Amino acid sequence: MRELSPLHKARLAYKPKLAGVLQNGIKNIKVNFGEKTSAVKDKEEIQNLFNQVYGEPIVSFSTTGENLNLEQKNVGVILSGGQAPGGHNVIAGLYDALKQSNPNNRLYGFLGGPSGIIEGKYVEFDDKFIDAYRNTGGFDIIGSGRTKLETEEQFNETLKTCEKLNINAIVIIGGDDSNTNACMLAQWLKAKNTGIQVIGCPKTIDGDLKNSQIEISFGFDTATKTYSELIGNIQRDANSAKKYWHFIKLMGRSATHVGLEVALQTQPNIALISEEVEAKAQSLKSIVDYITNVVVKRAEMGKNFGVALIPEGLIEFIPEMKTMISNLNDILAVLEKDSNFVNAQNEEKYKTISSKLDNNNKEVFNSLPNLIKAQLLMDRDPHGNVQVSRIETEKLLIEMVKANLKKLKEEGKYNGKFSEQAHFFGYEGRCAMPSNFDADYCYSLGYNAFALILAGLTGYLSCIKNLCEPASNWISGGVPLTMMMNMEKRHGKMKPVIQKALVDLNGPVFKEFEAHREEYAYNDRYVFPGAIQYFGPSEVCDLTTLTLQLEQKAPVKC
Ligand code: FBP
Repeated sequence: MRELSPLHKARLAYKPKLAGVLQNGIKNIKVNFGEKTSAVKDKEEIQNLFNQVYGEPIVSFSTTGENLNLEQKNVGVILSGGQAPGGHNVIAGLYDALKQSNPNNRLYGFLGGPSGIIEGKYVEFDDKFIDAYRNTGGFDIIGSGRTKLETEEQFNETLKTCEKLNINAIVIIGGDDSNTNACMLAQWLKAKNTGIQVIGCPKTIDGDLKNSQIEISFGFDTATKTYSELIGNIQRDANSAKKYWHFIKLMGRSATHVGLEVALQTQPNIALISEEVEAKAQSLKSIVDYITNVVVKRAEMGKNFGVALIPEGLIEFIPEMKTMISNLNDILAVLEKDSNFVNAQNEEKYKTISSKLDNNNKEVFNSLPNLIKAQLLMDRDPHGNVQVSRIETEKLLIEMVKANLKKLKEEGKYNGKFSEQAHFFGYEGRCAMPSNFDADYCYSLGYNAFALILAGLTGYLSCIKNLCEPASNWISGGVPLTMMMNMEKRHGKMKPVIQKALVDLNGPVFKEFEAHREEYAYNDRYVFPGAIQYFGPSEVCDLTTLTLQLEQKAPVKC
């Protein structure tokens, strides 16, 4: 029996590249304070809610050359939310910085996400432990979870755990929701004068935790490369057999950054962009008509095959569905407390809901197949999000396109064949072995998080910039979490949350796609990216995404 694959072994020995000044070592870093910040929106509410940590300046690091003697520190780390390739390297970078700073420093990992710190479940890392996880995918080093850290009771339990382990700082590796919680915890701990700091790290394959300071969240690079490989392979299969239409739903709960990047990498016949659907107020019917038109036109060219990419979050961006889901969420928030409703059969539940929905929403809800209705009723995640990964939009679209084609055939307007294959790519990419980019970026984010701790900061997100350049030119620093916040409705109430970055329809990434999609639709411009390469020429192994290259106006290399 083999314990590790040959590539796994080779990756354990890979030495990730550190960002710019961090290469001089943790004892030689000096913090520089920039301008004070404010919230992205709803400034007054955010300032009132986070009066202890609001408005702090952006910081950057430079080198001192002083080789400082640094005091002993204990740190706790939490992996929060969905897996993303590179999480293990964030912990490895944090561990290495902490041990280089002072060998007596200790790093504790809380088990199973935020609940680990509340329940006091932890491990202490040592060299052997960390070495077994370097440059590997997954979050299995300590596990992850979606518990929302927000109540007084949870904060009190967290404090008890920190006091027991004499913890000076907590690092929370998470997406927008988890970093919102990081900020709430930072505020609470500072208000109580505990001296315990909280630092976040930007994680999510969805790529929607980005802004003027954060260029990209980690994991996006590897996940999109993994999906692009798979989709390239499917395109080759479709182009070889010429008999299937593949409808592929791609992860990305809200924004379509994943779908857009993969579309640029692979050039499929159809790629829907949720943000465009919303901006053009497209109805479900008009989306289905658009797909049907491409299928019919390709059939006229003798091509009864193709590939269509469907963003996971599409359903929530179709205006009529969005309005209905928002109404449904408010209704469910009340009904979930009613045991008669909770224990009723699905058919009964649909009737109750239908009777409570506003008129237009009722019509939209009733028009959906029962399969989709049932999926819309599934539990929201602890942050109040619809679990779109469980809604089979690709199947809904296939059924509706089929119905359209049947009608067109009866009218003598379509003479092709439509055989479909439905796929959902999400979990396949979230734990892939991190690309060199993610391995280096994550290691730097973790190392940098410790530099922020040494600088005495709290309520900050670890930030590494200039990411299209070689790692030696990357710029490291920190951004106050409150700078990214605004108020949004969750579980029927207005809550402070980090604003998600959606696809910018006037930005260079969408424009690049828009300029070529017609060509992709009919002329089979498929690109086959192949597997992620870890060893070999830098222009193959170290390249980051087209999204980052286009956004940073770096010369696009593909
Ligand atoms: P995060 O925002 O926590 O990184 O998770 C994103 C994501 O991967 C989405 O793309 C997907 O909709 C969701 O997680 C699936 O969640 P789960 O792992 O709970 O099924």
